[in-house]
Parts: sequence; C-alpha cells; structure tokens
Amino acid sequence: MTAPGEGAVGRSVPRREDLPLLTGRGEFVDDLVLGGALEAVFLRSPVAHARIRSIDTTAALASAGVETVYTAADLALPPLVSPCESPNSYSPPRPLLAFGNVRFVGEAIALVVADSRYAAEDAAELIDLDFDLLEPVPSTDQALKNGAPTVHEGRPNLYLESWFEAGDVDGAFARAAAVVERTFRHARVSAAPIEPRGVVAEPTDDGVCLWSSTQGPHKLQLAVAEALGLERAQVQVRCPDVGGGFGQKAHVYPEEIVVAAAAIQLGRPVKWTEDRVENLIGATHAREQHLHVRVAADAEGLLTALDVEQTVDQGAYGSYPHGPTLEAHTTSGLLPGPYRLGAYRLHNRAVATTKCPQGAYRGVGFVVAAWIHERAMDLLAAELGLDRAEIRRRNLIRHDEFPYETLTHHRYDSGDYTRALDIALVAIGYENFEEERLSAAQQGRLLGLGISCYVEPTGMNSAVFKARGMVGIEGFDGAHVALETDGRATVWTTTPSIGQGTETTFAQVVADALGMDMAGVRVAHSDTAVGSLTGTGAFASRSAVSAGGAVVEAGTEVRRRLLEDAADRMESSTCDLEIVDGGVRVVGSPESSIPIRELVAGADADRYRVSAHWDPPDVTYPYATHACVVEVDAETGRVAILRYVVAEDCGRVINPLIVEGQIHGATAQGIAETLFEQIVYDDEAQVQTASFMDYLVPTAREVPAIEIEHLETLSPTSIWGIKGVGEGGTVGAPGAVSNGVCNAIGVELNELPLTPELVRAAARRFRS
Ligand code: MCN
Ligand code: SMO
Repeated sequence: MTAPGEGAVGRSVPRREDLPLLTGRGEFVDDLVLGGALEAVFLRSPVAHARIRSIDTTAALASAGVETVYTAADLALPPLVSPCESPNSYSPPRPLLAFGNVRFVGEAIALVVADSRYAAEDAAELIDLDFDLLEPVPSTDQALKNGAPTVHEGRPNLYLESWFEAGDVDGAFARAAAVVERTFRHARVSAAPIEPRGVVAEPTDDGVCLWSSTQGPHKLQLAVAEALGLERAQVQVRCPDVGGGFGQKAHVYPEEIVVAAAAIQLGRPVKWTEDRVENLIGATHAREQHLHVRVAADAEGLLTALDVEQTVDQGAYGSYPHGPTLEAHTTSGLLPGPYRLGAYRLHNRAVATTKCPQGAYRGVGFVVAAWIHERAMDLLAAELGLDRAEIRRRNLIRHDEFPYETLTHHRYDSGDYTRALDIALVAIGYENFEEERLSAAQQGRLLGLGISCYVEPTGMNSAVFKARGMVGIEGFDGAHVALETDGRATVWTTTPSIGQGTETTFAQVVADALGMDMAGVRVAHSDTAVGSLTGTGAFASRSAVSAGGAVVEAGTEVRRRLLEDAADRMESSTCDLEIVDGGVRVVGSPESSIPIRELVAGADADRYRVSAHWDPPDVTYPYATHACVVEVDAETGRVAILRYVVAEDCGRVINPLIVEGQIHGATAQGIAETLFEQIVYDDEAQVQTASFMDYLVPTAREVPAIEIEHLETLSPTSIWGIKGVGEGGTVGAPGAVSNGVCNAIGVELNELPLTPELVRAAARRFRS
C-alpha cells in the first residue's frame, strides 16, 4: 500500500467525470433508449386533502397510444413503511398510489403507460377523479389546534413528540447573566437538482432491472424486491450519470416501485422521467422548522443552558427509509454546535400536515441547528456587550478537549475549532472591518460582517442510525475491486457518483490501496449485480469515510493476493516485494517483475475479485468557520456578498480540487436558502412555487467567489484520517450571511429566507 500522502491521495487530480459531462457524453436515465420501451406519466392530486370516491380511467384507457392505466386498486401493492424505532414516534404507511385519501398536492394517484410521453400526458388528463374534499392542514399551527382534521385517520397529527433534558436547565437560567429568547423560522425548500428524478425498468427472465437516478441503489433494490415479492437477486439496480441528488434522491420513492411493477406486468421496458413541476411539488422538501429558543450565559459569555421547543412541518408522510423524524432529530442533536454547553432541554415535535413529505437536503438538520446557534451567539454578544468573535472563542471546544462528548451524545473526534475561527477572521479582515464599515457608511453604503462556526457528523455508522431509530438504514457501505486480465482495476461501490467526484477520488484511494498508478484504475457506476454488495448510499457525507473504508479494505486484499501469488512464483517473501509499473517485483529489482496481467491470467477467475464492507467504527466530525462581508441595498432589499471565506477541516483531503468544489457548491446552496429559495403553500395547502419562475434558484451571478483555507486534522477513527465534506458549505452559510445582513442593517431577522421584501422593510424600520 502506498502511504497516504505519497501516492494519488492528497493530489488535485482533475475530475475524470467532467470531460464527458461537459461535452454532452453523459448518459442520464432519460437518455436511455430501450427497444420497445413505453413511457409513463403519473396523474397527481390537484388537491391537498380529500377522500377519493372514484377514479374513472375509461376514457384514458381508450385514448390513442395508451397501453394501460394503473390505480392503487389495480396494482394492489403494499405501502412503503419506513421502520422507525424512535421512542414516541409514528411512521405512517405510504401507499404507492393514493388509496382512500389523498394527503398532499402532487401525490401520485394513477400511472398511465403509453407508447409515447405525449400520449400518456394526454390520457392522464382524461382520468376522471371524484373527490370528497377534506379540510386541508396547511401548517403546523393548524395541525396542532384542538379539533384539527387528522392527516392520518385515528392518529394525532404528530409523528414525533419527545422530551429531553440534561443538566440543571432551570438553575442555569436562574443564575444567568444574560438570557436571549427568540423564535426562529426556516422556510420549506427543495433540493432542486438539475436532473429531476427518473427511472427506467426493464423486465428480466425472473425479475426486473432498474436504471435509476438514485443516491442509494442497494436500498432501492431491496425496497423493490420487498414490495414486489421478489428475491433481492431478482432485482438489479444500475446507476447512470446522476444530475445532482443533494439528498432528494437518497430516498426510495413510490414512483420507482410502481414503474418496476408496470414493467413486469406489461413485459416491456417502462420509462418515467419526472418534470420540473412534479419535482417541485412531489419530490421531498426539506427544513420548514420553527424553533423557540432560550439561551442562558454567564457574565463571561459562557453558554450555560439551552431550552428549545422545535416544531417540524414534516408533511403527509416520512421519507423512505429515513422515516418522519429526520429533521427533528438531526437539528436537535446538533444545536449545541461546536461549543461547550452546561444544560439542555428540548421539546421536539414532527408534525403531520397535508403537504409534500420532507426528506434529506444537503446539510439536513445541521443547517438549521448551525444557523440558530450562530444567530444566538451574535444576540448574546450584543446582550453582554462582547465582541462577536470573542464570545465564540470563549465557548468553542478547545483542541485539547477531544474526544468531546456533547449533552446530545455526539462524540466530536478531533480538530482545532479556534484556529479555524482565527484563520477565517484574518482572511476576512475582521480587525479592520469597523473602519471599512464606517467609511462605507459615509458613502451611504450599508456593509455588514457575519461569522458562523459549525461542526457536523459525517460517515455515520450503523450504530448511530440505530440509535436514532432509523433502523431501515444499513449504516455501512461496500466496495468491489476487480483486476482484469489487462492488469487494470475496476471498482464498484454502494455509494454512487452523483456529481460529488467519486469517479476520481475513489480511483485515487484504490490506486493507493493497491499500490498502483491511478491510470490503471477505473471507477464504474454503481450496479447491484456486481459483487453481491449491500450498503447505505451516497448521502450524509458518508461515502469518503464509509465506502472509502470499503474501497481500502477490498483494494488492500487484492494487493495482498498479488503479492502472495508473486511471492509463490518467485519463491520469495511478500515483504520483499513491491508493485511498480504494473508489475510485482523484488524491491528495487526491475528485472524480476511479473506483470499484474500475467498474475491475473494465471489465477482462478475469482482470485482478483474482492468485495468488502466497511462500517465506520466511529463518526467523524469536520468543522469550519465561515465569514463574509455583505452589502445591503436599503432601497431594494438586495443583499450582495462582497467577500466570503471558509476555513475548514475535513481531515485528510483525498483531492483538494474536489473538496474546494464541494465547498463552493454547498455554500452556494446555503446562500440560496438564506436569501432566495422557499417553497410556498397557501391556506388550502396548494403549492405556489411549482416552477423556477417562482422557486428562486440562484445563478452564478448571485454566488460570490469563495476563498478557502484548509486545516487538516486527521480523524483518529477513520481510515487514513478522512472526514466527510459534501454538505459542510451549506451548514455554514446561513449563519454567516444572515449575521452579516443583521450586522449591516442593525435589525434582527430570525427567519429565512431573507427575501428582499423582508430586508427592505427591516432596513427602513431601522432608518426611520
Ligand atoms: N472528499 C475528499 N476528501 C475528503 C472528503 C471527501 O476528497 N476528506 C471528496 C469525496 O471523495 C467526494 C466528495 O469529496 O468526491 C464528497 O465526499 P463525502 O463528503 O464523503 O460525500 P458523499 O460522497 O457521500 O456525497 C454526498 C454529499 C451529500 S450528502 C450531498 S447532499 C451532496 C454532496 O455530497 N450532493 C451533491 N455533494 C454533491 N455534489 C454534487 N455535484 N451533486 C450532489 O448531488
Ligand atoms: S442531504 Mo445529502 O444526500 O445527506
């Protein structure tokens, strides 16, 4: 094995995936053309809450080009149920097609399969739906009112209600030198990947093969097999190129199972490609959390207690397999942030409404947690008359305190939080900012500076998911490494390439594990038929740590076999051998080299095909400080980000170029939810933001240049000291940008997004 730092790992290797993608040679689900394929379109509910009286498909079935129409009654498949063993929780079954009641606008009711998309779309309009309208439940306030209509009959509108208390909360508040009490509201948002969801299903001899734009092919395989009564091996899931997932595609959706069932029943391939409207109304949303927060600090500004009431608008169902408590548990666990905290009380609720189910989106609950603890830090500083950087410095967990276990049982592994803060402050020009601000003010310009420190768990293992009640999530990942007779290696993993760069970074990792050159290594798209792997998928910034561990295990075993076989042939000892230039040789002696291809050709077929699984022994905790300078236009409410700095630590960096790209993209998404994006529902629980005309995704113009400073503290628990990085940017941005805006206008804003209307009104309030 090449020692980390001496081989491919650590180098800024250009992304292998870019050239094909940028030159139009990517192959996405919608690009697949299978002979005899049919196209499918879902009819979706136009109303939020209703009892279905009848679905008349006669006209649709008679429509030109239509092969068939399925309703829930036709398919008679079991609902999706996310196993959730969190105490005081309820995980509702989700019908694959609405049955009995519809519970949100956009819920799939019927599937039309036709010889073209046009024919299917036209026929879907001919389906006659007869509803008894029920009262919608458009908000958590409505859901929790006495006598509110129930989203799931016979059940209170609560998927989770739990309490937690650690330490002497009341005593801390009684003794506090400063108390801040506020309500924070984060809007509902969508991951809005460029490529919406999509699946092609092709019947096979005894089952079905699916190409899916998914972050979790092995979970999808299992869910389809279970739903259709097949053996796991009868279902194959293959991943084509994925045009972004950002968490939304971490879930298994009813649509994928229904399309698979249709293909089997019809004996022909069936394709479904989601359109933008469907994506914005029917693919999981995220956030929509309200938190009432009280924070206590002593005269030094040290945090002594946190008292939180959280309410999450989870919508009509959980997401599969994560369940209905994802945001609720994730945010509450991370609210202490990177700070020492004396006592913590929590009342936590995930509430049922007649809106689209919520699920994962980059940063999941950490984004809201970090935004709140960073707003709280600024508010406490103001209350106590302390400098904003100083109050953070006093509270940050020190580098000599690791491992540090929080009141919420996160065990932060390593790092130097204060150093990240200091580096960011220098880079952003904190010391001279007051001067800069005053001189800008003299020209009538409003500048503000915002700071945000966070820590987040990455590479979560099976024990963590189990402890959170998410027992349907494996928590480990797998890799299969195969040497071909041309001496080259191919690696497959259970964590697909979704744009995050693993076709390059896993090639770096496996090259070093094998002790080979990267040029001889290829990362193939995930495919459940290869290597009998099981695993979790590429979400929760886990693949570098979890699949990366599996890649190292499998690669190391292949290397061991190469050395062993070569040692046999040379009658030498494996410790005297090295792998150089595609061959195994006695150290320093090129003439002794046996080409790898010769070893492979001379061995049993399976000798050089190795599968391995890796369940990380512990969670790794990357962290960062974000800092930015913003300018607010009080007339228009426009916020311009003038400078943006990230000082981050994700342990050993596999590829600095890719890590920086991840931080840029994730920060852009964090800025997006701070300033622009929100899914809006009206009082009837109708979606008002079902296109990109209304759902405001930022363009390159709105995203600043981002300066990145790296720290590299190796995690003591992960293979090669790697920590994850895919989501951190999103976690840091809302605190930095919103603190910057509040600093600029001198008015508190504790809801996101900071729309121009909101900022303009606040800025004017301050001036008058
Ligand atoms: N990496 C590295 N060095 C490290 C850690 C990671 O070079 N110390 C590299 C990895 O090898 C990988 C990338 O950085 O290429 C992200 O790794 P990791 O943090 O392990 O995250 P995952 O691979 O599990 O990817 C999922 C993560 C999540 S949860 C979301 S959401 C997200 C994200 O990554 N969605 C993305 N980044 C995305 N980037 C793109 N382009 N598209 C998405 O959908
Ligand atoms: S939201 Mo990322 O797929 O965990």
